[in-house]
Amino acid sequence: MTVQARPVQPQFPSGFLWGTSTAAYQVEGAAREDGRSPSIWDTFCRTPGKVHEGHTGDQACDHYHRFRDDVALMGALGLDAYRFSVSWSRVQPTGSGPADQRGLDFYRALTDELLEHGITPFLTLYHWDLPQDLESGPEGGWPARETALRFAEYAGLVAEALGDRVVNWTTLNEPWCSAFLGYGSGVHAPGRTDPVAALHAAHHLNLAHGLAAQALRATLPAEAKLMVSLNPAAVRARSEAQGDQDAARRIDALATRVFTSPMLRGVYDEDLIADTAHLTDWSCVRDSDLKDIAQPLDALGLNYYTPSLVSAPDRNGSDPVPPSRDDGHGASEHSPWPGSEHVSFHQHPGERTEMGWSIDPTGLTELLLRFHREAPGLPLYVTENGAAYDDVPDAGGMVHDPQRIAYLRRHFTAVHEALTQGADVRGYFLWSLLDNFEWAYGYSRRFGAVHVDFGTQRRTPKSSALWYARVAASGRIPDAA
Ligand code: PNW
Repeated sequence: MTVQARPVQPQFPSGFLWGTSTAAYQVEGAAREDGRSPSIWDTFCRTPGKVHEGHTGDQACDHYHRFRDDVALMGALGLDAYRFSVSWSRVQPTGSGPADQRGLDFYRALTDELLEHGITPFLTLYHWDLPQDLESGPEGGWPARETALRFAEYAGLVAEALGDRVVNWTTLNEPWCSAFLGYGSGVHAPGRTDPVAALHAAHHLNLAHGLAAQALRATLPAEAKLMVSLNPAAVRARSEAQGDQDAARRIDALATRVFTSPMLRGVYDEDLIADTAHLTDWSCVRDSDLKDIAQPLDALGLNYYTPSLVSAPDRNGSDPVPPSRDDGHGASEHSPWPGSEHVSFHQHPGERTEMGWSIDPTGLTELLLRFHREAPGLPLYVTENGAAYDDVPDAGGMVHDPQRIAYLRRHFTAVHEALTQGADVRGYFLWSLLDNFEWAYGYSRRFGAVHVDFGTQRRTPKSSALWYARVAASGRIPDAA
């Protein structure tokens, strides 16, 4: 008889931060209170056919009024950090001019509450809710240069108000979604479908990031940490064939390098310029822009859910898994890939979450190691990762979500693997603390570790939340659920 040694559970470094993540429009509600003006998402939700069953963020999780309870819940779970975003529409309702004190007071109260519970605030300045006034008009929104300048001013206002209590600052969340889902495929606000506008939006988001980073440095104490959260694609080509490899290269350029090359190295890649040359000559990029964009950062945030499997356009229909109009980014007649609309997206075989996103944690390890290689010395955070499942309370009021625990366990193991291979990963933020407004899917997709009954606003920690609390307490991945 042989006695098998129990495998040693991966141990995360001491000081590794375990947190959760939310975004203003997805959780706050109180859409018309204390001077908040409409953002592009308020408008989009009221545009027929854009958001599942016409859902809006008007009430959402009512976090604006319940934040003290929500912070207490995080404290009870023993979480180290909380990543939230500031609503530009609360702080500077028209997108220019002086700040509204009431908006700033809310975020001051929220951060104070976090600090009192020993929870480190990670503040994101922009998680997609552009003030509507900045979008309105023919030249508006992110395709316009002016929006980047406005953003830097807004960043300065928030830094002045919260710089004494927030150390960790993120400029943008997933500029890919803002540019290409907002202005390309139109499945996100403001719902425009213009490939040229989408490319110009990407540049002005890069510029906004760089100018805001400068405004933050000018205002914040020296110990402040600046970062950006990207959603790079873990792209896999369907085969070694040249056409499939080229498809992967194109998607990598448009999903990831369009942001990382200017932000980290101060360049736009030649293949990206060539792939899009029939759409734009990139004359929106002025001489000093790349220098302005490539600001020194203190960390990089990576949001990861699922990889992408791509190929050259399928002509013979021989693919066992046919490409679909929905490439995993929402169904639209318009592509979010300007100049590379012909690339086919395929379903990975195997298990998927309620979003239809395949589960493959190897993409997370791969991307962490890639950033580690491409941005040597820059600390990394997983600023979002998680899964949507159809969680329903049982007769006793408990919510059991073993599938989410399985998803998280595999992704924590993937993060640990990247650490083992040398990546400097400092923390992990689960998306999300609460079930919330899942953009175009409204309230029909639940990502929370905590269940929310949107009728009563009752919060119920799911079994995954209790399991996550054990991870946070021990820095280890528990054996059993
Ligand atoms: C991210 N895509 O959104 C956001 O940062 C969160 O606000 C959101 O709730 C979460 O992930 C879950 O969806 C994404 O189509 C939305 O590739 C769409 C895509 C990626 C991320």
